[in-house]
Amino acid sequence: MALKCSKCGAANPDNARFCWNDGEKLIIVGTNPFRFRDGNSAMTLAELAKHIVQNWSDSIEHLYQGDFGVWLSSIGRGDLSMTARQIVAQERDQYLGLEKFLQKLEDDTPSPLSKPKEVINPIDDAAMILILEGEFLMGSPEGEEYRNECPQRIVYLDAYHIDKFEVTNAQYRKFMKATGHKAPDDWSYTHASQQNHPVVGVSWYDAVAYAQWAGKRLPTEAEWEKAARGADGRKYPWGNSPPNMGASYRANYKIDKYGTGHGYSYTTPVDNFPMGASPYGVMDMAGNVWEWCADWYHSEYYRAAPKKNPAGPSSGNARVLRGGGWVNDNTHYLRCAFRGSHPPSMKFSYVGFRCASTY
Ligand SMILES: [Ca+2]
Repeated sequence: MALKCSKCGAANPDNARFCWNDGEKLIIVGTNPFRFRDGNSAMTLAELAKHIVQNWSDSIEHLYQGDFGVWLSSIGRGDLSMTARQIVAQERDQYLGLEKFLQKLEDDTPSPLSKPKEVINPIDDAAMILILEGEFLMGSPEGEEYRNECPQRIVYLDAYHIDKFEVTNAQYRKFMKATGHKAPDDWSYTHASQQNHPVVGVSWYDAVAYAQWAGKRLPTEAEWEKAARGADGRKYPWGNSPPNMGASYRANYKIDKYGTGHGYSYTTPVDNFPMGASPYGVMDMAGNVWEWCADWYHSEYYRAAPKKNPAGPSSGNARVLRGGGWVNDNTHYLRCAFRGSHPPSMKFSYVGFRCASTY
């Protein structure tokens, strides 16, 4: 651990709080949790607290218990002492709770090989998988991925059913026939013949209309993510390994945007990637088409979202899209936690949907 004066730049012994050269307060760099960025400012107490908790040890605890307050006083910010202690305590509780949570995951997470509990929706004949009530790890840890996926947190969801597959052209055709709903963009001359491919060129409103016809609804963003990754916060539906091994793929995505023969260049049948199944046996949660979710999108939503059955902001300009699609050449988008969005009226050749229903 090194200490450096912010004014004169002199290096100082570890135990000093003020520069021996000119009396300035010291910037502490390295692994010490008491880290200044400038002068008197004790920056980001939450970050400081998290660091303490994640590097928990007797010595760190000693600092927390006693020296923390003294240290804050020494920089003229004794007023922050109680606030800081509260933040540290909250962070510690959350961290210890997370550890406990992770320890019991083996019992709670179904094996990919176990037979999922399926039902068939009588209107659109879709196989639907039951996701039991319970907690799961949603989002990504701070600093690891995109900010809009943070903070990672434990979320509880009531039980629900979710379509095993993306809604297909055949199912959408049945919906159009029953309701007179207008056809998706490019329907007549692209993939109307590809019955078992996901429907594309549908707006969020089209997706909602379909779901209502079938007696279902769109999944919430949280429901979508739990169905995709199970309880343990894995990166992809199948785990943390990449979507392909050599020429063997677990998802439809475009790894080569220049079309030199690798990856896929359009939609694939919805049952094309059995090895890409989620822990619950839900298919194509990574790739093939992006999927509309029920929620309004907001980049900061996770920071204020309820821990139980979050359903998105009350208003917004765009709806959530999840899962990545055939159009993407970056596997970032295939991650279960990645959050996309589009205005709800827009239609794209890489966007489709699947439905859910309350259990
Ligand atoms: Ca998909």
